[in-house]
Amino acid sequence: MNDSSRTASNILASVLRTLAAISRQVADRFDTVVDFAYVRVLGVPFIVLGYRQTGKTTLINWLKRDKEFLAGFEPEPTAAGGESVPAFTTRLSADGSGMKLKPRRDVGGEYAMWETDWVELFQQTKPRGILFLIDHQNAYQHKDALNFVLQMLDDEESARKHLEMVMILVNKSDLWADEQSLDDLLDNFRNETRRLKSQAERLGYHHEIRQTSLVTEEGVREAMTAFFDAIRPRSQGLPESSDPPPEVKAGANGHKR
Ligand SMILES: Nc1nc2c(ncn2[C@@H]2O[C@H](COP(=O)(O)OP(=O)(O)O)[C@@H](O)[C@H]2O)c(=O)[nH]1
Ligand SMILES: [Mg+2]
Repeated sequence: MNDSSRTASNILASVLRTLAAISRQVADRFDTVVDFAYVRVLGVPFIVLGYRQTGKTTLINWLKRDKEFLAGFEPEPTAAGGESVPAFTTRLSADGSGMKLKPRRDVGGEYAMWETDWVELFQQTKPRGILFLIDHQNAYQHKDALNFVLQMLDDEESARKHLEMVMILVNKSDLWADEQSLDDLLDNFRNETRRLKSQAERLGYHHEIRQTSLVTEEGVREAMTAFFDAIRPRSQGLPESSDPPPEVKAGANGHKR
């Protein structure tokens, strides 16, 4: 390379560096504006799915009531067609500031609802995140339901385009955690979790599996804060910890932000 071409390539490299820095800044500001729009105005769209009696209605009520969650909350089984849920504001952001959430509907979990209510909710919401609940009973039905959701994600390209995270909550830990570990319980779901992992890599979303109890509230706040931080357009960043909590199965690292 002679001197003049070296100078030219140096100039070009510095122009490219400057352009890259500018576009990073623009992208950063854009994220901030979009984040504000979702978190303060529109509500962050997400959906709650899972087989019947896993705790979907209880979870939505926990989110709505946040701190003043009622002990002894006894939900009626959710009626066919589900129930509309208006957007509401919580303090579940990583920095404790107000965060508006939009789950749209509380749907039922019976087989008959999957093809109708679940798909419709997914298409209408174009969620940034999916919370999928299972518990220690009815393993067969949970597998079916999870496979249904994964197939729906494959099939519904336009509905999944904003999806950032699928979080599986293995709920009711107050009833099973004394007898078995989360890993033992998940042993039953090996094929499904493998499918989830490979789909997440292929479609570019994060996935996590956590254990929760909506009765003792163990694990719930941590899971929800991590979930909503991951699906908002601009993460507020959770406090760094060198030891990930034991319930974090996957996706805690390698977060793209
Ligand atoms: N022991 C226990 N029961 C729970 C928990 N979460 C929900 N439940 C109960 O499970 C039943 C079904 O809950 P619900 O929210 O209606 O489930 P959905 O059908 O998925 O909406 C209710 O009796 C809840 O009180 C939990 O973490 N532990
Ligand atoms: Mg319900």
